Amino acid sequence: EDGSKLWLRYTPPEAIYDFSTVTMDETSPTLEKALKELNIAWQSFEGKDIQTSKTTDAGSLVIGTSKSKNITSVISSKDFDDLGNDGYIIRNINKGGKQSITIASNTDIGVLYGVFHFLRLIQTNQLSASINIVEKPKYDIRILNHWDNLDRTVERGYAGYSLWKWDELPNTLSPRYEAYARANASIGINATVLNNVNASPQILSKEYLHKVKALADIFRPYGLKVYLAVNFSSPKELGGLPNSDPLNKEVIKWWNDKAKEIYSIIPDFGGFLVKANSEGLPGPQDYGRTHADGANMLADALKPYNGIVMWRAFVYNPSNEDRAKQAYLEFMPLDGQFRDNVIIQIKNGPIDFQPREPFSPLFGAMQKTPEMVEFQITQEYLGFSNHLAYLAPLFKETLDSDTYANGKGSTIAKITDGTLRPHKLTAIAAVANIGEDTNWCGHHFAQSNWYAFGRLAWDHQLTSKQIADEWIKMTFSKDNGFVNPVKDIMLASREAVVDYMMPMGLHHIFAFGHHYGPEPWGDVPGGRPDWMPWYYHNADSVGLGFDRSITGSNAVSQYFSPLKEIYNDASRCPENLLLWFHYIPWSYKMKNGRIMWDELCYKYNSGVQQTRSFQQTWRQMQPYIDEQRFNDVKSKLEIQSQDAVWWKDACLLYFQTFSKRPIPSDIEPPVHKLEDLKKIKLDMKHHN
Ligand code: BDP
Repeated sequence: EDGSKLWLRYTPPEAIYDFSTVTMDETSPTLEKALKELNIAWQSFEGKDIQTSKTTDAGSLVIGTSKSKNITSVISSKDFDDLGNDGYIIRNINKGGKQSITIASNTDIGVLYGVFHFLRLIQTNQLSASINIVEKPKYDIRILNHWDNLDRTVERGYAGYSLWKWDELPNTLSPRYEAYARANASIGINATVLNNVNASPQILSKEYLHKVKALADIFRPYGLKVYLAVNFSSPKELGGLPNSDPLNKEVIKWWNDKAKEIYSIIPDFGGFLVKANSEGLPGPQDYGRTHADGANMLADALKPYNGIVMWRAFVYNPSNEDRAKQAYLEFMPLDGQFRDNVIIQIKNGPIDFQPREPFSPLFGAMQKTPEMVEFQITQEYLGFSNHLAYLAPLFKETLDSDTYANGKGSTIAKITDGTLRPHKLTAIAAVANIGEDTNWCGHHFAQSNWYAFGRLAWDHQLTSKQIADEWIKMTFSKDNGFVNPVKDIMLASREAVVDYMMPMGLHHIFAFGHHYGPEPWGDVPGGRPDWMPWYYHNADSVGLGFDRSITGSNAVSQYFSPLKEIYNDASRCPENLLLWFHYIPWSYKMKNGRIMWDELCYKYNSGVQQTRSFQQTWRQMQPYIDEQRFNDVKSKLEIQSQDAVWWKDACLLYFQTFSKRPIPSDIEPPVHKLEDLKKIKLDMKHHN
């Protein structure tokens, strides 16, 4: 077992529902994929191919759309009204004493999703005799963002080179392209941005568009639509125009022509993702125009073909203004100025995918503009593919956060899924952790984060526990002796990372460039302050933390009441965000009676102890699973717990030079010397 099968291993379940004959009276490429999937599963369960039939009498599984006679004879038309495009019904039907299960949808892709759901029920032993499931996704667009470069390196990717073999495309088609689309369809992901947001203009060249088309053709039957990240300067860089000013008629024409060309090659192309005027990339502001001017020009070009623009709000500049406030300050004045096929893509936190951040105050604040969340599945700031960090709890923390934008209960989930604001566009995105590695994600457990994102994009009401439960059963084993302890590890893992890296609201004290190890002392003379750890932690002899209260940067003012008051008041601010919003004296009394310095020590220590307990639990899991994956995970857990000690020692020894207080005696004493830790230089390239 090398992990290449992901959660689609189809090990025989305890009870097998007989679907040896499947009834289907329609056909389409997508419905063929549904049959193919049922066949893969049946082969794996019973070692035989399924049979197909066109008449209901023959089979115990009937699948089809609302256009199928078999389906409409058992499911009434009003049942389809609420399903939208992607929803489905899975229902057991008793007709003349004969039991069967029907999977029905308005569309063939809905049928495919229903089939995957049905197979998931079987694999997790949840298929009951009486079943009536009605499902539809919470978001229309459930999209992965690949930060893949055209030279096949992957920005912040830790699972090998890019899956997309640009040099071979469009002639040679790797079997992994279909495997990728199938895996996404199995969890309801229906869109993908193929290339890095730091986009090369080259992606829009004719040559590359034909490569993109080859991928789109493979993905289509799985309902996976292709989008591209575009470089705002493409008209100049690729088209040879003197500039890329969004109000320049020639530039507008260039984009209109380009859109026309794209759609002539890929008729169902999704649209553009844009990072503009951010981290040195070009954008409309280069010409004195606004983000709205830039986004609208692209939106107009795509509009005739129903394409959309996902415009990122990840913007900040070295200035006197707190980095955490900048996106809000830039985008709020533009609320209401965007075309209706523009959606603003906002990272979950106001800084940058840290192990823990408060949610970005832009959520809910832009009343007239559709907003979408961008998560990061790839663990840029959570130990790459070396650390086990199950991210569903992080995703849920954001989605369940109450913004109070429309009063109590205005969670980010409800703001972005259209429940509270009936926007035409709803979407949710995440930066992928997928690469060429055999196990796709570098760490076997990193697969769970791809899985969890898909499941939450479909239904953000699922719990982290439910998702972990399904994933473990399908990926590893259904034995409770394995499922329960491993689920406990997963559920504790993200908080453990927070504890050993950046507890209590600390953030961005990573080593410059690679974002793997600790470097709270980091300083590059003459470098950008907002890329330096001291900018964020502000440690000195009195205390630690970033004062974002009214007396500080006043970032709290960007939140709605009562949050702004709560965050502003150190005694009411959640302690897990204390040092995010406040500069706190070392001797400050925490709620549990400890002083802040001691609490910091205990948190780091607890993170380390947790990684040790993960190792201990895992060692007992050997009897339940294959040797290969057991050993792979075992050695990764070892790295993780060594890294946790590295983090703890580095941060505590460094902060101790300011606090001048002893590390409590019941805490594991540091094994490193600060001077040695400062010398560690990892060979990991990158700008911040
Ligand atoms: C940061 C990454 C950088 C990305 C940037 C982005 O360090 O590589 O280009 O985000 O999201 O987290 O644009």
